[in-house]
Amino acid sequence: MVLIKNSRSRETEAIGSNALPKRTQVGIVGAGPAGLLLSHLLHRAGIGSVIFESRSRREVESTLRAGVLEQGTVDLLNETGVGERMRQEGCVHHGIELRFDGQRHRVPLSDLTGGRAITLYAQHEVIRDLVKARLDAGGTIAFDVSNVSIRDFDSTKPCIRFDRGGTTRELACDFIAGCDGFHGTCRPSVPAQSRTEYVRHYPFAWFGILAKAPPFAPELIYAHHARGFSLVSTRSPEIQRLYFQCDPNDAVENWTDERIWNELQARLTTDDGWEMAPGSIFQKAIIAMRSFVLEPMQFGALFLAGDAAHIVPPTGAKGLNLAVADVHVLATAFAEYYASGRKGLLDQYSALSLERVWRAEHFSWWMTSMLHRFDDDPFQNQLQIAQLKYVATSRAGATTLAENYVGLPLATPVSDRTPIWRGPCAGATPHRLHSSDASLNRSAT
Ligand code: RFL
Ligand code: PHB
Repeated sequence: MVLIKNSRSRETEAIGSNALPKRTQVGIVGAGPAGLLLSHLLHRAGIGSVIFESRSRREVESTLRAGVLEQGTVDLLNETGVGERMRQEGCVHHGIELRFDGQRHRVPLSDLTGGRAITLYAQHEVIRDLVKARLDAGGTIAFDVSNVSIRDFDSTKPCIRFDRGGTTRELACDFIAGCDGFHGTCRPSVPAQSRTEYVRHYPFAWFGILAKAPPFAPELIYAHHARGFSLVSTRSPEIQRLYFQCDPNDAVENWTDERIWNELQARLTTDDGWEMAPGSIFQKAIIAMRSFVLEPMQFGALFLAGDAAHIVPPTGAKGLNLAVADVHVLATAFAEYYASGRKGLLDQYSALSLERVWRAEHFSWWMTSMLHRFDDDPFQNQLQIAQLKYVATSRAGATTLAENYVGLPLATPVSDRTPIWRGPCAGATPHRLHSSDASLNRSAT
């Protein structure tokens, strides 16, 4: 096991070099975006945490996944001091293109949302920034641990058990945050009779590639076509990210580079002769599509966040952004508890987070339904075209897409059950944005 610990830590009680503390305030399972950002926000509120991660630091920092960050995610990373590289290397986009019937239609995201935008910055870069911030601040991340299990989270003495260097050990904590993704150990640890799971499977998957090539377009392209959906995204001026709908039982080996470029060209073709110059493909993968929500997201001292609690199909680019929204609420609730002893917000964590989760679930399902080919259903196809035309030609239709896509604001919840998000039309009830939250902006030394 590689234990990375900075000697400047004041959060933990070190019991020797290369050692874990005996106890912590919040034990976190999983060093993905949810676990790392939660630990970072807690640190800024003066709250100690330890992160347990089953993979190596190298693996965690090189897993290729999301690319689109909502405005609220970008603002939170900036305001909490981990946005410097994102500001330098990320790319701000003010619109996206919808492509159907051989025509291109721009959705001007920023014009429709009072200047909000998305930023293209890869998930593994966000993770690198957060790992560095935690270690520089003396945080404890235990990579490469095995057999992690959570215990007694229905009591006042929860703990995390794990194997390290051939021995089994336990860390006592006040609370446990299950941030271990969809296939983690925390959600299945909750008794089946205490959880409700909402699931939807889709009859297609995404084939994703990374290619060395200059950008194919100035903004992301979401394309509807009789052959199936395709998406043109980007990672940098040199690396491009593309996806196309495929059979979930297909295999990467069936797709030569030439076949992939031909398929993308066929699906992205326009009446004015748009052409793409093939690049050099260096990664191929097939990605399953599903929707999933767990209710509630809290069981006693266990709080689930991010993909551990919910999954969306990637068409809306919402998964990482939802994980960020969850831990923003959770960190605020822990800050209230440790500052005042009040559990009001912790008790509301699940209900508050699920409001945003279900909004994002609907948006992701809607985008998926509007853009993908469903078997050979001509009626469904006509409905999709009608919906796409409405979004492309109606300001109301385009605004619905835009405000969901750039992300509804992250507002700081308060104990009287203020909703955690507000659309632009919800001006009747004022909301406080996270930037006004003194407890989270205070830096723990
Ligand atoms: P993660 O990222 O899965 O991290 C969980 C971590 O927990 C560890 N773990 C364990 N550790 C200890 N013990 C155990 N028993 C453990 N079991 C698991 C894992 O090793 C891992 O390090 O969950 P988290 O933090 O909730 O973050 C969620 C996001 O990763 C996910 O929602 C996004 O990647 C979804 N997503 C997108 N989201 C966006 O907001 N914008 C996008 O543009 C976007 N694009 C995408 C995406 C997901 C994609 N795929 C591959 C599903 C594009 C794709 C193709
Ligand atoms: C990505 O760049 O990986 C990406 C972009 C938009 C999506 C999903 C993924 O909807």
